[in-house]
Amino acid sequence: MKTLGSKKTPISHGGHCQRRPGIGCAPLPDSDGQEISLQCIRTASKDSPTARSSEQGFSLIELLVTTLVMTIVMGSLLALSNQSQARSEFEQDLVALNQSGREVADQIYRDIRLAGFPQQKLFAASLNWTAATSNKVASGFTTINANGLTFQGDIDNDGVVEVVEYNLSGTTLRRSEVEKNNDGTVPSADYQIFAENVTGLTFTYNRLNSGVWATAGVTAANTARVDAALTLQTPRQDPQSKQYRNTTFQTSVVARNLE
Ligand SMILES: [Ca+2]
Repeated sequence: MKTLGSKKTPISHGGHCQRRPGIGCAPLPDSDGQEISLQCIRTASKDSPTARSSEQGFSLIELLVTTLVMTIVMGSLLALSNQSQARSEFEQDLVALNQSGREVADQIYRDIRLAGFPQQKLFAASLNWTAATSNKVASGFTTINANGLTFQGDIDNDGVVEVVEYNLSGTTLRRSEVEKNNDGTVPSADYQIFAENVTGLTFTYNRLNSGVWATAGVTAANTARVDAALTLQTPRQDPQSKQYRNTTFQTSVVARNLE
């Protein structure tokens, strides 16, 4: 057999190869009767089933199926990621709700604890200071409602009495704290948002009746104990139950100067 390196003229493909069953083609002699092997080998390689498969690549069906599978997988991963994020956000809402509820209940407790402080009797009668004429004297509760109240008290213990008001506006709990004027008059309220997503707020007022707490016959002037129940709702729904979560915070406080 003549090798390719020993033949100087280019090998012509046309008509030199002959197919054989199961082989592809067989080497044929060239014009001077010598066999040429290379072109036949290349031709056989192109015609083999393995080579044909690799050259054809993916069919349209295969591409569609692959795309569909990838879409399903990516969609599932995205859904899982979204669920995880929603759960995380809801858990943060719960933490914020609990923190806010405790802070509001604690503030209500601290405020009301000092309602009516200081009383007129703590000052010399010669000063003639009263709650109506001085900002040194507190008058206690001035308005009491089921979901709001107003009272006077030196809540920061600086010698000047503040007027404190809790007021529910829609689902927003507002709180106002303003100092009384020198002449004892009360300035306009200055409301600040104290809690949002309030779905329930109830103040229950009590008076001391022969040493026993009673709700009957209660007025602003004789109120000495307040029971507060505040319900807060999460801003978002629980991603699992699709329900908002409500939590109630309660406090019961006796005004130490009024009992
Ligand atoms: Ca004060």
